[in-house]
Amino acid sequence: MKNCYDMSFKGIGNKEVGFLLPVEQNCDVPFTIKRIYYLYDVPLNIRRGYHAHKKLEQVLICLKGKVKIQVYDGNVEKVIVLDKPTKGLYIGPFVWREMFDFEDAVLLVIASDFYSESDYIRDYKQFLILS
Ligand code: T46
Repeated sequence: MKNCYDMSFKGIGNKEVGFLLPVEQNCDVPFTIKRIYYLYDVPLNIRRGYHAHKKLEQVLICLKGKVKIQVYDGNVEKVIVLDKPTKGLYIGPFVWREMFDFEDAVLLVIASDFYSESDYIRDYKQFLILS
């Protein structure tokens, strides 16, 4: 699939004392980090996203609970389950995403740029033309 892949992180520690997981820019994530945000308290029946980005790169990590991410690059579609804080999903430009089945999830998003509505493609027909 284009511009989208699974990532795996390694926590430092053990079950006795717990774990710590550092994420460094241009190392653990393939870009300079300019913003983080997180989604929380999303009801189970809610589906979010419904857009792609023109330039933005992001890594999604579910810190708590479980969430499903449906991604589509205009050719291949897949659903990824994020259910542990050592698992990540990289999503680059021109990938349609929808997040659903939030189960008590705290979904951390690490982003390569500041928020800009002009970077969003929210119209699905427009996405199909551009992708
Ligand atoms: C994405 C998925 C995974 C801001 O003011 N600043 C921000 O940094 C963000 C991300 C959003 N907003 C505003 C824009 C909307 O008025 O917050 C509101 C909700 O945003 P949106 O409907 O785009 O949220 P999601 O959950 O559909 O999508 C978000 C990100 O926007 C998006 O980039 O890839 O999470």
